[in-house]
Amino acid sequence: MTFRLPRRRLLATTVAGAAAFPLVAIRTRPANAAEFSYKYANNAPVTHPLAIRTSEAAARIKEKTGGRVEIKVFPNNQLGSDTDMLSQLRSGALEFFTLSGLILSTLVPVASINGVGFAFKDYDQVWPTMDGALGSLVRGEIAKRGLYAFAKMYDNGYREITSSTKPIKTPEDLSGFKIRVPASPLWTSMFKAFGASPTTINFNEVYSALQTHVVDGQENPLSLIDTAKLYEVQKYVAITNHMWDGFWFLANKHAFEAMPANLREIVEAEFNASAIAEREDLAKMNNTVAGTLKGKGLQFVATDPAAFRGVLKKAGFYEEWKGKFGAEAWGTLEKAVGNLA
Ligand code: X2X
Repeated sequence: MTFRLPRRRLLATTVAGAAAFPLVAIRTRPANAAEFSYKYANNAPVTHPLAIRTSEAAARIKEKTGGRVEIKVFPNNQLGSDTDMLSQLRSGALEFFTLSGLILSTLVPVASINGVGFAFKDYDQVWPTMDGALGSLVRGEIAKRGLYAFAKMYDNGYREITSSTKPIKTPEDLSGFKIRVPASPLWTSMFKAFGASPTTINFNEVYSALQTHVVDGQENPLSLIDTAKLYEVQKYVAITNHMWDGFWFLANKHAFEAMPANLREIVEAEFNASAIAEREDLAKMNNTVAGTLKGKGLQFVATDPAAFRGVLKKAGFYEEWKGKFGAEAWGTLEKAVGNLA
């Protein structure tokens, strides 16, 4: 960010104090430069609706603020892994970032609650819940950690399990299966409950981890399996819909609050509007992506999700996470989706 008076003042004082050096010029902004020059980063391939719609929002923001706010977009892990980008966001090196609630849970534990296995029946349950009481509860916790979450989440999707070695047809097929999971205690716990052997790997390294057989499988929505070209290094996809995952649009609170209210309003409104558009893009894409992936040679495997859910139940997964999330958060989730444990 260019908006850092204290540091500039410190520099000026030090230099002026050290010697009568005539270069103590105050750095001024060229007439056409933005007042707030910020960065937004994500982990999505450039062809994924998340990358496309957030870029559009940044362009609208520049226009609607008359050039006062310029947000440079860095898609596709250009600034590093999710874990790296979260650190950058917290330190202020990065001002905006979209992150899966499950990964955010390494900082804000309750943020992984939407990932509880088989919690949401369908999108008619997802959006009212995440735009409603449960989303508010999570946003409240995010705010306690120096971050600010915009009102509308972006969709990632229902997740399916891909593999290179064998089809995953039943929960028993997961026994000892070497699967990549994102960096999140909930993911590791869930795949351990399935009897698999999960390894934490950030998304920027997933393609090569699959290619070199560090792991034999991974799980992601079909939209990402397509846009990240994971079908090139995987043979099968099991349609499990084992969890719904979405991205919080996060701001570094300090950087966001450095903007006057009228600019903050434009920024949030535009990223929220793009979130709605992105949800619709994915809904449309979900009608065609299976066909696309089949055409590319990925073999689809139908499963009985109830059997997978039964294994989680028997392993004590729901009881464990009910305890971890606590009565208030768990109750809010169950109010929306029905009894889970
Ligand atoms: O890391 C993943 O698998 C991804 C891209 O789906 C998330 O952001 C959680």
